[in-house]
Amino acid sequence: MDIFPIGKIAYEGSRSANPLSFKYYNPDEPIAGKPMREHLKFALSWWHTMCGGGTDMFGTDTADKRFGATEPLDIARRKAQAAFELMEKLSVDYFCFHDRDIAPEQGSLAESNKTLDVMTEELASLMKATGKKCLWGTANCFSNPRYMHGAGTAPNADVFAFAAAQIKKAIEITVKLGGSGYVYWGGREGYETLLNTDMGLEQDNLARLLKITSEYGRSIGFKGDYYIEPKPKEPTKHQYDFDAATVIGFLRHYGLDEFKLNIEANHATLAGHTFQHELRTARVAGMFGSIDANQGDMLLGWDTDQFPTNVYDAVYCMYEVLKAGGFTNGGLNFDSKQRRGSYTHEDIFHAYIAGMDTFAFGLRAALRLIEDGRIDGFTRKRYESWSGGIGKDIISGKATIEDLERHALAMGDVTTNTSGRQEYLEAAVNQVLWG
Ligand code: XLS
Ligand code: CA
Ligand code: CA
Repeated sequence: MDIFPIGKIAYEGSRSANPLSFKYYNPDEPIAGKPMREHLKFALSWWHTMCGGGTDMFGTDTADKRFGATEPLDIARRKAQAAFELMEKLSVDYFCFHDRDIAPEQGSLAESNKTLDVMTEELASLMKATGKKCLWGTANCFSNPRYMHGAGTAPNADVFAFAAAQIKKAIEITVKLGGSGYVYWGGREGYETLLNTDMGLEQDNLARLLKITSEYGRSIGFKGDYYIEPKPKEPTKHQYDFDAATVIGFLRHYGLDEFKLNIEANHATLAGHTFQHELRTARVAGMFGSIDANQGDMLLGWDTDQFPTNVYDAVYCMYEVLKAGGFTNGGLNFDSKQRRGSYTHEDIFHAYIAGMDTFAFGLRAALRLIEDGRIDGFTRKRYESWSGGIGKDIISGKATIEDLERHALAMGDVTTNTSGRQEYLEAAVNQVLWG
């Protein structure tokens, strides 16, 4: 019997008045060479959708996510059934999970691992029955009090060892579930005050944790991508994986060359960047991997993880994805939750429909933007001085400092600057979107 008394959500087009329909997301519609669902690769986030009850600092859960069960393992099983029903009804092809989302933590690591094995079997059979896939797995190394000072960056080596063991198991089950990615988000890998912190040792240890666990993954046949997910703050004041540029520097410094980035929109804005800036930074470094789709609130300084409805952000995001050649192992994971007041099961459907339609619109509009050619053409032309003359000589390494001086002296001054035409370009984007 169905858990949700709502049928499969159909595509009805942008004029439909039915709130429980897709207006822009038509999963099997071919667009630019493949079905929309393959461009977008939507994923359900287990922690928010199956576990999040709307708790905040001032109040307990408003939403009941026990799905009619009472015992912890039965609740976990019901969550799994509910998750696959949701994916089926919403045409979401993937899911992402933390170890502790799919199976409750037990009194010891050995018991927790046993429960995880039970739930992994359960998920594997539901996957087989439905054809749904795992986009990525991860370990929750931040909720339990043992991680109060961090996991890989803890001052206590026992905590490091525990985290390594927990991640080892999380990678094993990700492999069992055929996950195409494994995410490291440095939950509490940061610090509150330098008065008690050995920053150098903590950063070295974080790299050690990444190395030892990722190499283990390869040794058991993990073929997917490893991702670091940057976030500047919250829960700790300073996080070592602040933003894309910081993480790229960290990975290069420690020779962790095979890692890519999982960019989250809300983390980008917390770092004082746009979502597109973070995506572009990852892309130009050749480290673009996957996306956590959500949005923050510009008036709040924390990680609100709202379902994404900002059309411009979605358009620029999909523009970056298309320019990166599309997703390979990555996808669009809705690391998003309904507002505390949107507490009913029906709200889950409205929230996913809103997010999926926003990105489907974004994909369609980004393709139009590329086809229109004004943005790309303008940018290309803006840099044309680099394809000939002194620009070409600088790039090829032929120009010496004396050549540059000779060139400058001969010019007297620069007379070749042209307008950046920002307002014209912004208007052109509007015309493509709404014209
Ligand atoms: C928290 C992070 C987290 C990661 C996975 O802010 O977004 O949910 O995506 O651990
Ligand atoms: Ca995230
Ligand atoms: Ca977040």
